[in-house]
Amino acid sequence: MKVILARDLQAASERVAEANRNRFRQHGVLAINLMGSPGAGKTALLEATLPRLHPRYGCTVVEGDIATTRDGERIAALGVPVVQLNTGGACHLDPAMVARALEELPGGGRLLFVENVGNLVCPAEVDIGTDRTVVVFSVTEGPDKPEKYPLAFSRADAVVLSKVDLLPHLDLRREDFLDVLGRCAPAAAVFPVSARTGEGVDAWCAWIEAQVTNQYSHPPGEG
Ligand SMILES: Nc1nc2c(ncn2[C@@H]2O[C@H](COP(=O)(O)OP(=O)(O)OP(=O)(O)O)[C@@H](O)[C@H]2O)c(=O)[nH]1
Ligand SMILES: [Mg+2]
Repeated sequence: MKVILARDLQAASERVAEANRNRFRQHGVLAINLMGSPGAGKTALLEATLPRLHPRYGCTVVEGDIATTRDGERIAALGVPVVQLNTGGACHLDPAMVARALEELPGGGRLLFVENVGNLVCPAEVDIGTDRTVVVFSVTEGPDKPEKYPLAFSRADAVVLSKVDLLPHLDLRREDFLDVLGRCAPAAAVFPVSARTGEGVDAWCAWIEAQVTNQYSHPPGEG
């Protein structure tokens, strides 16, 4: 009887993630994994970000959803190359799905955004080979969430505190969020952003540009 161990499958997944990472290195691409709860504002953030960065860097997008091409259509409407992945039920992307999507995207771009399936738990557990992890966390979710869902926040390179235009309508202060993020995402850069008003989008885009510079200002292999 053939026995297949989960740890061997896990090792295989890690090898594919590493291959994705090597591919990004070879092509001079910085890849960002965007994760967050359903409806946190991931696609809206991309809609605010891509018009600024696509002309300068050449962006591509992988959209991950359980079903529908709605988010892919929103990105395509911006004129940015996009592949829509439908997991059919799986609550996160895996590195093989991302590798398959990369085959469909044109080369030459410097920035790849992967919008993971809306979920604050499972995507944080799976390395898909991206260079940076960003959590989009909306003020309507409440400031207790980083403590209740710690993994995503503890591993984030940046947290976008989204929908800050809604704060005046909530019984919550911006400081309530910043305090908890300071504890739960101590290594993360935090960007209060409103995709609706444009507040904070400059600082967020400047951080992305700094990541590209940082990644590729070193000789290959040392970056
Ligand atoms: N007021 C306000 N609403 C926003 C903002 N960003 C997103 N929204 C709204 O929040 C809802 C969800 O936004 P999406 O961008 O689709 O969220 P998402 O995280 O991509 O959702 P999934 O891909 O389904 O997980 C939409 O109705 C947006 O219009 C914002 O900055 N301010
Ligand atoms: Mg979306």
